[in-house]
Amino acid sequence: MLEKFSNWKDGFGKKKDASEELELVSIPKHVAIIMDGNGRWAKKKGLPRIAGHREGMKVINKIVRKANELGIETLTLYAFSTENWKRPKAEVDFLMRLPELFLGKELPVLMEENVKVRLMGSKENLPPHTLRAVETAITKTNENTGLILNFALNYGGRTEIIQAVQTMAKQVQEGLITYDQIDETLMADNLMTNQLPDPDLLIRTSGEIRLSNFMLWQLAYSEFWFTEVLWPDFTEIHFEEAIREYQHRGRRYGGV
Ligand code: V0D
Repeated sequence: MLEKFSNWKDGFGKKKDASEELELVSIPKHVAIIMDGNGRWAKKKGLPRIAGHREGMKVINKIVRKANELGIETLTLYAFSTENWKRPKAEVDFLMRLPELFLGKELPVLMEENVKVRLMGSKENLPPHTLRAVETAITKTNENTGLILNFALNYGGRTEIIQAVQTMAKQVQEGLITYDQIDETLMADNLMTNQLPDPDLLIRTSGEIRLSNFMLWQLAYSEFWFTEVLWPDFTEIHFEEAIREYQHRGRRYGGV
């Protein structure tokens, strides 16, 4: 008889425990994450920054697995911004080894999990070894039909918008389109996210409440969820907490 009460809810009929199951309706289709706080995590432990980056990398496969399990269609991860080149060379060099390190271990797992890898950002300036690793993963996972794992690498939102505008301006100049054909749809088609829906939910870790040039166009209508938790400490439980909050916001403000 006791089991009957094991799913007991509080007086308002809302589930209170963060570990309880999510509703499988209104799962966000596209979740984007700014994986911030790796350097701070390392500093707190008296470790070099690169130790934080390595630890942060280990979190990714857990979140990918959970996202896939929940039926999220696209997961975009901000791995390296165009501003990150300003960091010390040794740190940049280490970061540029992480795609190889990650894929060397995780690519077979991603294949097994039917995950499709994509890249968003400028391929210019990327070391050949980095680009080679990512492009191999894109090719090998190209026929997979599960979660789209979209890495934002050497990505900046303003640069992305400028490039789209330049492409369209050139098309006007060449007479391929007229200026008044430039609308939201054509703009979206010229962004690096073409064929991907806009993110429904943005997560940023480590207590920073800013966009930092991430997906400026695409995040226009997204829900934002911020946490003080540093990325290396981020778990599936935090991820589910963000999604639960997203689902409840939709219930309060959604529709009419
Ligand atoms: C460091 C925390 C995976 C954020 C995660 C080059 C900063 C670990 C990748 C990765 C980084 C990228 C592309 C790909 C496969 C894996 C990665 C960078 C940094 C910057 F196809 N983690 N990761 N890339 N960090």
